[in-house]
Order: sequence, then C-alpha cells, then structure tokens
Amino acid sequence: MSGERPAVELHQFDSFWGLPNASPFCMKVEGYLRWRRIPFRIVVSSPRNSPSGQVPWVVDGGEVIADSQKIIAHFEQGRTDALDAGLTARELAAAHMLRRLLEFDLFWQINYSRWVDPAGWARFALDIRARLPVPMRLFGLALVRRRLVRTCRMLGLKPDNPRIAYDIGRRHVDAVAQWLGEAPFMLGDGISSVDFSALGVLGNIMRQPARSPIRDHANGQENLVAWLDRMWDLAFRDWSPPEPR
Ligand SMILES: N[C@@H](CCC(=O)N[C@@H](CS)C(=O)NCC(=O)O)C(=O)O
Repeated sequence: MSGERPAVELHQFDSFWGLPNASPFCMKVEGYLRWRRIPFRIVVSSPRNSPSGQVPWVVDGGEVIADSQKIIAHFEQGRTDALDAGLTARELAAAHMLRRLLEFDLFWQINYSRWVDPAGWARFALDIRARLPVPMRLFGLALVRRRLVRTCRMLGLKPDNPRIAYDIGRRHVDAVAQWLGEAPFMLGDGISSVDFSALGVLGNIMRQPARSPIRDHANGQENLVAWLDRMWDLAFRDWSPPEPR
C-alpha cells in the first residue's frame, strides 16, 4: 500500500541448528524486532557483504545500520517507552559490564564449544558442512576455523585443554546467574536492552542441540532457565524452526 513504511531488512545468517540464529548478535536483533513488533524481512547475507564486515545489519528506509547495539538504539530513539531510558548511571554501568561479559567472554565460549573443542567440533562440523555450498565446505570452512582457533588460543581457550576452557566459561555463567538472582530481568523488574544481548548469547548456549559442558552448566541454573523461558516467550513465541532444506 502506498504511504506504508516498507519493512525493515534484517541482513543476517540463515536460521540454523534449530535456533532462530546461530549468531548471538543476529538472534539478539531478531528477538528485539519481534518483541517490538517492528515489521521486518530477513535477507540471508554474509559478513562479506556487510558495511561493517559483520552480521547483522539492517536497512531501514534507505538508512543502513550495522552492529546489534546500534540497531537497537536506532529503533529506540525517540520512543516515549524507550528501553534503558529510565536506567540510572549505575545501572547503565552494570549493563555495560554485563554486556561485555556476554558478548565477548561468553560469545567466545560459544565459538570454542562449536569450532575448537575437538568433541564439539566433531559434531558441529557434520551439521555445518551439510548446510554449506561446496566451495565454502571445501575451502572457506577451514579458514574460518583456523581464525577462530587462533583467537580462542589468545583468550586461553586451548583446543587441547577443554577442562580449563570450560572452567573459565562456567565462572562467567555463574556470574550472570548470581547477578540475575530471582529478578525477572537482567536489571530487575523491567526489561532492558541487555536482556536481548543475553537472549542471543544464553539462547545460543542453552538451546543449541548439541550438548557441551557450558550448555549443561547453564541449563543447571534454574534462574537462568526461567529467565530464558520468559525472554523466549516475549520474543520468539511465534517462531518455529524452518523446514529442513
Ligand atoms: N559488535 C557486533 C558483533 C557482530 C559479530 O561479531 N558478528 C559475527 C557473527 S556472530 C560476524 O559477522 N563475524 C564475521 C567476522 O567478524 O569476520 C554486533 O553487535 O553486531
């Protein structure tokens, strides 16, 4: 219809592994757009085509915005009920620290458990190979893996020592669980943007199909399970995994 705002384009990876997205940053933005009921259409894209070199990015009425946090800020701008608007300086500082723990430290636990831990890679490789076009399967995958292994090593997450790597991860999970306590949301009674960071990261850890020490540990925290159920219901209640291709 003329005059109607065109749907936002959400450029991201295709849905994979029974998750809305196997990238926590893509799942964060998709979860946010669904929660806000902002109409969008997914354009399956690769970081190679992104203005920032990473997914996700959105196109909103010709404006291109990359980076999950900037995307949320873009849509929250000017709203009377803007997420995070009522937070104190101390709560904003806590949100910043929590987001860093989730999107840096726990993000690398996700990469470690899928791409680097030999047991995790054996399973993940089977599933990812089956999804990729032949050139990417033959050449690209090994390059991506080599890069992720190198970064994990620098962070002390070594392929030959999963016990130490997951000990580090368990401490991150425990810190998030302790912080949350019995609150309904990460910063207390009200939802805030850091809940969407956590939805992408903890959703990816706790609801991926393959078991891993970090998945099992997080799913052993009752408050995290209840929080994830709550967030999933708010954001992904209407979502169902696409038919296998
Ligand atoms: N700060 C970015 C991080 C996005 C990100 O790391 N995306 C990953 C996929 S999970 C990516 O595109 N990686 C490709 C690369 O860095 O080359 C955000 O919040 O959107």
